[in-house]
Amino acid sequence: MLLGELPLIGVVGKPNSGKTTFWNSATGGNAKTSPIPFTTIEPNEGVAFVTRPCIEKEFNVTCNPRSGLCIEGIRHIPIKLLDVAGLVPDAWKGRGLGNQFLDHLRQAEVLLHIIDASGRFDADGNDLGRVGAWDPINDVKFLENEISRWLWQIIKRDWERFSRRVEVEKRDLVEVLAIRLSGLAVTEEHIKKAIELTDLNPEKPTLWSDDDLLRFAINLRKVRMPIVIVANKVDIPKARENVDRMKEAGIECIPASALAELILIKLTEKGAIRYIRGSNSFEVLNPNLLSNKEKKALEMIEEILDIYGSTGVQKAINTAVFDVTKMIVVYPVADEKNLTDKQGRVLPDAILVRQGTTLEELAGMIHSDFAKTLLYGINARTKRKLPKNYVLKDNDVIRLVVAAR
Ligand SMILES: Nc1nc2c(ncn2[C@@H]2O[C@H](COP(=O)(O)OP(=O)(O)O)[C@@H](O)[C@H]2O)c(=O)[nH]1
Ligand SMILES: [Mg+2]
Repeated sequence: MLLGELPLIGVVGKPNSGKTTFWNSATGGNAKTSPIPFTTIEPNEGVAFVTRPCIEKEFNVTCNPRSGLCIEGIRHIPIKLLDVAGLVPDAWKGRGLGNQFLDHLRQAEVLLHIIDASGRFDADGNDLGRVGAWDPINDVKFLENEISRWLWQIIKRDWERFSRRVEVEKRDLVEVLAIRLSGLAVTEEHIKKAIELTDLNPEKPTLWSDDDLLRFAINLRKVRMPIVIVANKVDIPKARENVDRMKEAGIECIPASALAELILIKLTEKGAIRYIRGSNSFEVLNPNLLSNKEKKALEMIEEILDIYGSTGVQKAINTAVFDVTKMIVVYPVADEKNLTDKQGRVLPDAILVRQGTTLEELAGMIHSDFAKTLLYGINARTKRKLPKNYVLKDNDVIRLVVAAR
């Protein structure tokens, strides 16, 4: 599959929260990090993975992935991770580096909001010189607001004329609004839900006030672009205190240390340690390859793994994709008996799709021609035929039967 077709997760937050460190740790990338705001101008785009148990055991086979990896029965399924420039208050109006960065998020399924839980940087990402100088709880609302206002601005553009035309021409608001917002990957389902939550009359869009539109945008943000809060830098004790405070205040967040994950990944690449993404432990393979500084860092990391069960980086990505966005995994194969592709690779691809995706839509995702030539599917578990409008289930293994041309 092409990179462009992988589900996209946006990494967002104010400058200096650790977005690029998080992105580097998750993608194995080498983007520049810095305590100076706006180091990242062009977004960094890279491949990261969600992890979940592979179905190879159920079928008593050993898989041979073409895309992603399988490590000790855990499938690593690729997604696209986008690290955008730091957002500051009023970015939606163009402040800081402004609006163009928000535009990079148009296709994101879900956002990871990286917060500096140690509270060392102010709202604009300026260094206050000591941890605890800023309350990270302030950052939570600010970012939600920026994203909602950005959506609001797009929606209200030309609303008067648009809504009048919808009423005069007696068109279905949900349908035409979905077309109007298709650049944001907004579907009719998203719009229906947001209208319901806002309690607005879809028959009379001309009566929606500016404030109604804002409330609608806030709800559309919730359904279309959910946010997972990552409380970063928990290697700093003050950050751990703040995480407890956030939880007491009812703010759901995932404690994380992007720095710890990055160190573990780098030392693994060097062959000094063995570490599997997302796990609660590592093993030193070659102490001679470790500097004293690195040994110290590993002690600090052990402490985090003890307290939180992982560095939080993989957990944040998995939570965003599986718990919040509720995507499912399907395994297309060319041969339903041996579970292989044409080259004989066993369970070659694990693909993430939105809940409710049909067989026909899956075919289109794999190859644009397939959607047109698809005849039916075969469920590899039951060997039964599946119609084109079959709604995919989690962990389905499916052969797509297409017409010969
Ligand atoms: N202690 C600690 N520092 C971190 C962590 N993540 C990032 N940093 C530091 O925070 C600063 C800003 O990081 P960067 O990734 O460039 O932030 P960005 O502006 O949000 O992309 C750098 O000095 C990083 O080393 C972390 O988990 N723990
Ligand atoms: Mg950055």
